[in-house]
Amino acid sequence: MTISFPDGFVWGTATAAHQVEGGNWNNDWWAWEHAPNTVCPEPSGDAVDHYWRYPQDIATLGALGFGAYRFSIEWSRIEPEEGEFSRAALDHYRRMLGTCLENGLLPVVTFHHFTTPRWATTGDTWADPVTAERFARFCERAVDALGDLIGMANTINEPNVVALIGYMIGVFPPAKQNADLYVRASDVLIDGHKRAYEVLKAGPGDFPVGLTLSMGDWYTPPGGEEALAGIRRQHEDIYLEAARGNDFFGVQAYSRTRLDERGLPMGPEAGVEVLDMGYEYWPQALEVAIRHAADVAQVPVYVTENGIGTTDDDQRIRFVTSALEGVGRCLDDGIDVRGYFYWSALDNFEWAYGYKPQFGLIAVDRDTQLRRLKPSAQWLGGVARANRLEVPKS
Ligand code: GCO
Repeated sequence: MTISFPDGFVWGTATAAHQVEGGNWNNDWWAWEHAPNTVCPEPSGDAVDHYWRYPQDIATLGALGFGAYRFSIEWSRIEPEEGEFSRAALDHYRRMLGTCLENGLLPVVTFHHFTTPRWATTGDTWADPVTAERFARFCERAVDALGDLIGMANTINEPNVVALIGYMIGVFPPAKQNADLYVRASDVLIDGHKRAYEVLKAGPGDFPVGLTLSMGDWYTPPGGEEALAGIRRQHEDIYLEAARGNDFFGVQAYSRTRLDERGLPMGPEAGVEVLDMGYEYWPQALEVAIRHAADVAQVPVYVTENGIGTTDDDQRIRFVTSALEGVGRCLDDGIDVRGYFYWSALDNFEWAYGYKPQFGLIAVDRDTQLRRLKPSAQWLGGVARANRLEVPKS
């Protein structure tokens, strides 16, 4: 079977500053990685030195056949102290944007990908309304310097994960476990998105702006429907509704969440393979997430992240093939899906999991920083170039 994608369908890969740049010591994540008794198995350190090696990495992605590159700009580099902006850091990101354009890649910029400058983490960070104002001011200064080169923009990456894991589960900074703070952080993040959206639209350049969200498939046994609906509403729908009228919505999906009748996590189903991330191998998640996002947000959808952390590169190709079959079914049903970004371009720092999960199309030896293309990189680059996917008979 062959799946053809519409003309202009955007094929890209994604990274985030803190996961690849290295040396981002001035944000809350670095502090968290080094805190006493931290849950983090290892610090981000030099990461994969993408701050300096981006020219080579971006050229590689262009040569593979991709048409876009999604990356984030690091707030703590651009505004290292409150109100103090670094011209050098902004120039750095201008050069990165220029390098994308020179290599035929549409630059897709994320303005917040999980990390917040240390100076902005007094109090409860995102549970404090001042953080939305500070973030909007940062966006205003950044877009002023960069807007003319930006191809597409994401305001805040997965605000639902920032809220849930940072304020309820307590595994991301500021490591709170408090239902009130969780709800408050969700609201402040939505406010931050709305403020950033306005500022980015008003600045130089004319590019689509949207929000990206962690979504997926859901399961509950009979009797759990009501609990699940409440949880899904807080985790997905409030953001999807807040994004109505935006230029696009960014869907990010990896797996499935199983909840019991009371809404408590049930863990993976017996017989379903469990990945290094502790969740199920579940490529079906993407189709479910796209359909739900299109339904509720009612705007065009991009898959801004989908991928798998595995050492088995054949499994990566199988996973992406299945996920893309789901994209194909959405397109057949007339859903406006405009692109697919694989997470991630490079193996990188997977937050509270450290460097063990390997999501990259490109492997990195972190002692030498030498890059090695995995077969999946050539394969997905080929799909991008052809704008077509051959699905092997199973
Ligand atoms: C995310 C995160 C990424 C993760 C990826 C794999 O947006 O969830 O953007 O930072 O690395 O999801 O877990």
